[in-house]
Amino acid sequence: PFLLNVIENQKFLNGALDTYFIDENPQLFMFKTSQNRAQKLLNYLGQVIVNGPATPLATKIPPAVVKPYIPTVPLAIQPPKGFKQILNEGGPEAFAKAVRQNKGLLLMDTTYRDAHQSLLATRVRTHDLLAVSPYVAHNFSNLYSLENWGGATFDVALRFLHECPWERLRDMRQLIPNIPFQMLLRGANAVGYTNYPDNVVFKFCEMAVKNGMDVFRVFDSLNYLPNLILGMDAAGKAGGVVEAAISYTGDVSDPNKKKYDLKYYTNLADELVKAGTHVLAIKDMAGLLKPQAAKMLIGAIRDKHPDVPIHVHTHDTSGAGVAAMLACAEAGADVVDVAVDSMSGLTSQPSMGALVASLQGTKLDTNIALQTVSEYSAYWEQARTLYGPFEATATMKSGNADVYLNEIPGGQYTNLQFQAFSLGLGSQFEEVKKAYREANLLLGDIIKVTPSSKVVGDLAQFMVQNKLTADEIREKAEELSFPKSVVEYLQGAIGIPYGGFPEPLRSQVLKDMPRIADRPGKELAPLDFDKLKSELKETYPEVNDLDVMSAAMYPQVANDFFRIRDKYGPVKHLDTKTFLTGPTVGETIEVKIERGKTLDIKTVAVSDEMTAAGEREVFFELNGQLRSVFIRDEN
Ligand code: 3PY
Ligand code: ZN
Repeated sequence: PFLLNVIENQKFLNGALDTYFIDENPQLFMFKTSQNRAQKLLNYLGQVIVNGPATPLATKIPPAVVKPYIPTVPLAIQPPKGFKQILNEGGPEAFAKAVRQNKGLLLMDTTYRDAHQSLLATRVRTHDLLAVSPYVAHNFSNLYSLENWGGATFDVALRFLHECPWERLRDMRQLIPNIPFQMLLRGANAVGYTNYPDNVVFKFCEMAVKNGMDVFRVFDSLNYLPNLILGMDAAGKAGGVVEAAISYTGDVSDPNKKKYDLKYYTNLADELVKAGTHVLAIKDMAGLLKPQAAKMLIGAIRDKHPDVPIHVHTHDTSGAGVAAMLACAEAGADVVDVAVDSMSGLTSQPSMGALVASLQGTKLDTNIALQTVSEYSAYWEQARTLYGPFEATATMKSGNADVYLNEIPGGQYTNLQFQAFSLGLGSQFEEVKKAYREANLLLGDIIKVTPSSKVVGDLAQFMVQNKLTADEIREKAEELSFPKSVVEYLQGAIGIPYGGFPEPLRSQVLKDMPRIADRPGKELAPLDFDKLKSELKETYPEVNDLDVMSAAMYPQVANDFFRIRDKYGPVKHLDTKTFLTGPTVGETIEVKIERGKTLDIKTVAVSDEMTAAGEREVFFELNGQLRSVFIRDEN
């Protein structure tokens, strides 16, 4: 009845063991009773059947009834070696060198992170990521990396998908042993929205590497060097590849845009190279890097730093993404970011297939076969329909070059549009975008990316809701009650913006409130992990160190997750339609809870009558045996 988990562990299978292997992988010897898990899953299914979705659905589009076709791979054969092996064998410096020496253009695939963060509200589940992972390992071994963690994925996994993000990382690593994994680290904000004590950021990176992470794209939402360096140190000390990122705004090809000119960016690049970054990233989170600007920016950095690999990130909001990435490649970038075709475009990354095809037969050929991309894309084309409830395209029908005017980052662009449309106020989006531009200028024209983009977005919405113009904000600054994020930003809670804080606005808003004059995390006392662990254990005796880190990042969200996990078990194993909207009466679903252990669950009936306690009985057949659960009717 019990299966030893070691037989699923890639490292174990490959014989690549060190003496700490067993100490570091206690789960290998955890024998879970499947009885208990099955009962919990029945409770989850009963809950969704009686009370509706257990996670909020954003659109009226239902999940499609489809089983995405998974392209097959020869499972008996190991996937080809990739950059992950170079990294394992030679470390980050050897990896960076190999990247720089590579002849063609390298790609990072964002399908597992930024693409769905931008198009599907970050809701893609481990289940659907793992299904196509063997195909990725076997067919995309020459990717620079697969971006599959960090950014909003950590929060959303816990909060909305009721999954452990650490388990997701470990599961992906088992299936993809050859492609480096990449994450987005929000510098001193790690994978959250606020500054954490330094020891939290360091420990977070250490645990990320131990559980399978390789490349850390470290950014700071104000390009504030002390925050950036903290994140770089944390990733580097953990043994990760440090990819320090310059967040890009404005337009270096426009002589009228003076604040963020070429000099600003090349100076910052110098600082990051000096601080020891292995790879330099340009993070164009809003998709503002036009082809001409790309040529100037990448060209200038390439000239100054001939040995440092350059990696460029963009969003296709305007529709110029492919053109811009081609310009970057020609100007000397080593790696650019793309998403597989069916998960690309709009506020996501430019299309992998389009880029691969555009470079075929040139000196920058990616050496990826278009047919392979198409098969991968076909999987996502179907899998995406499971996420109808979160589709950006419910409201977004095309790209929009107005992003050059409002400079809204991809993910936020989708969110703001969605919020405006779901209020039934399509025209409000136009107002919000104009206000966003004004709010940015009011705040001194800042870099806008998580979390500084939230500050600008909150101010913009405040202006629209209260019908305030920029002039009125300036005039009434002393009396207005500004959003919390704006006040904290002006206090220095997320760092210090280039060019300083806007005056007299800052003094008028803050009056005699305290100000932080330095790196915000420096002032925070270290977190006592042992104490946190013992506190958590009082309520959830089974918490492990990974859970403790989740709680350090998101105290309330993690606690809710532990409670739900206790009650409903490993819901990550359910197929996506079932997870979101539950099974229908008469339907049989298959739930693979571990290798060789599948549950067949048929939903038989729901009682019409309620018990005295207000509960309904839901009947199932679990592997042929009748079972029932009592669920309180909350309707
Ligand atoms: C994030 O921080 O999640 C981002 O994607 C920023 O671009
Ligand atoms: Zn992005």
